[in-house]
Amino acid sequence: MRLRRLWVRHQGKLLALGILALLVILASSPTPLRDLVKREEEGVVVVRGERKKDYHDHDYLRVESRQKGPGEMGIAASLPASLDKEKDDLYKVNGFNARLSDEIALNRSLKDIRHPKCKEKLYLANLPTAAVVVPFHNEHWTTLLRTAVSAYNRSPKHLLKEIISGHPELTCHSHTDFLGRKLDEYLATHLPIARVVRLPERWGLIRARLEGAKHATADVLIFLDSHTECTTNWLPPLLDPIAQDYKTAVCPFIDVIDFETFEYRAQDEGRRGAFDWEFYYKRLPVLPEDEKNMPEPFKSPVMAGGLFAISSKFFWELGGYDPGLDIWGGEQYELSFKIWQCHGTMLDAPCSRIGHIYRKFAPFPNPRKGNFIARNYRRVAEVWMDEYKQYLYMRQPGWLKVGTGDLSDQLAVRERNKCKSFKWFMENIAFDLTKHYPLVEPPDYCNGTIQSVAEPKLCVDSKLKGQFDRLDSLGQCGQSSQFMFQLTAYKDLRPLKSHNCFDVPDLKGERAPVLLFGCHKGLGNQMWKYDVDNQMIRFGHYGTHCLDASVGNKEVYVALCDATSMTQKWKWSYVNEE
Ligand code: UD2
Ligand code: MN
Repeated sequence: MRLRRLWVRHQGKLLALGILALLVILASSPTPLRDLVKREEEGVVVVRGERKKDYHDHDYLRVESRQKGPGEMGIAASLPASLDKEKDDLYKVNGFNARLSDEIALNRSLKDIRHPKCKEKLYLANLPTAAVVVPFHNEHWTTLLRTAVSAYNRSPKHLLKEIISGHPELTCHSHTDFLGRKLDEYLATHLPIARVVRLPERWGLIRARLEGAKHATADVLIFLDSHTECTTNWLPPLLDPIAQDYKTAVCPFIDVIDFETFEYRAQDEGRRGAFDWEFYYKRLPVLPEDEKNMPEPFKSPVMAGGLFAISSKFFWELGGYDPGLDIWGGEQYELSFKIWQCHGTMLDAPCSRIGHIYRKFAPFPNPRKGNFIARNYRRVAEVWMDEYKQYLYMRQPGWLKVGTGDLSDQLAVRERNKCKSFKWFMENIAFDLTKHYPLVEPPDYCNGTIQSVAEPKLCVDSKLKGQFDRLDSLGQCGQSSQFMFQLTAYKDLRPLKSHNCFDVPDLKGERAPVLLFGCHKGLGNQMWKYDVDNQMIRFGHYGTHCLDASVGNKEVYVALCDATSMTQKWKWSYVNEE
């Protein structure tokens, strides 16, 4: 199958009007069994009594390595300035550079950034069949197709078909009839294992995934977001642990596809999933024994949400997702808690890597359904978290005002499966979570306004600043939230209650910019200290650089510390003297 860049001219029309649909990619006509049996036996070796094989498609890898064009090998690409208008229009509705996506081949090549040992790894010769389920809402045409195409091209289809008796499937949902029809046409021609299942309206990603899962006939369900790219040999590492124990769910490493350049890069080389007590997704370090064992799969308390594999049998024993979870959010916790508490295991598989476009901003309007995220979180907390739910409500008392709706079906799932307590989960699986995210927050070093001592005594101002923005301005001091900051017990500096921290990625130059970046509590670029005696806000491990300002043009930056400089002196409204 040869796949190319498509429909560049028409992509503007592809954005949502309303109707949702779901796409299921089904098996193309089966290859005669005879041929496949022979092929399978050729590659099989017996390792400690187990039949294993190398699933790499070396022919395809060779073809890929010869491809030329923008974005090939996952290298950063860009658009000419003449396309600025089109770029902006598509950015607004997607939250990423969708116009650039249209310039990049659907089957672009990616560099192999897996742990070197992944190249040699063999997996069970008998793997279960897989269905890929991709919910989507207003997804951009080429990013959606690249998800399906990369999953398909980099799967061992012939062997998979031979091992399976069912059909591998791919599922998505779409937004307009127009796209739906075009998608059908496209898939029928280029990707005949794909099928679309349409929903009558926006059901939200959780119920869309559930619906896709109901249509799947394969042994294993693999859920993907609609703007992902599967890399070399991504599938066998997800299936192998499930073949060994059907109560195992497996997550790939999630890499980053840059929202601006489509560069493909690692997020990291592995972390265990977790959450803080406001239900922000967080990451914990890999345990030393797992680190030594890389790239073998290791246990992880919580999945990121979008990308994972689970046997259909176990998924439905757990009641699937709670269908009462609306639109977006919380389902990753629900399923993770259920998997662990109801006698399953969750693993991260380092040899399976899938890229995901983390959007620059969320482009979806809130579908007038009240605070659905709080409702989702409460449903999860009330059913699964026992006495630990109080630590969420302590920080978000407002959630208690949001009704949960009927929970009896979910409580019945817990009862039926004789699931363990949340305390068991916290003590045995997420045992180091409270070390990083304590149940009760330790007090800040400083908080309130950060006022410059230099005339005219302006305050650091975070108005309109969000993730990735430069924190660069001073304003007339006031009591509104834009002037409130905290220097936390984690030694990071952030707008009050924000999850973005003052980050100095590059100290070069006289005036190093301060950016707002997701807080990682890992010190480094986000480490700050208030030097009370000198009234200086010192940056970094050595504290050689300090927060500084040019009062004239109200600019804030970091410069070499100079205890005589008035523009480096700051007053916090509250300093914890202990
Ligand atoms: C993250 C997860 C996502 C999900 C979500 C929390 C990753 C990489 N992504 O999402 O899978 O767990 O957090 O719920 O871990 N969608 C619909 N209908 C809707 C809204 C969204 O089908 O009403 C689709 C959307 O097209 C996408 C997926 O659901 O395929 C996730 O949405 P997102 O990509 O906007 O959110 P993201 O990546 O922050
Ligand atoms: Mn996503």
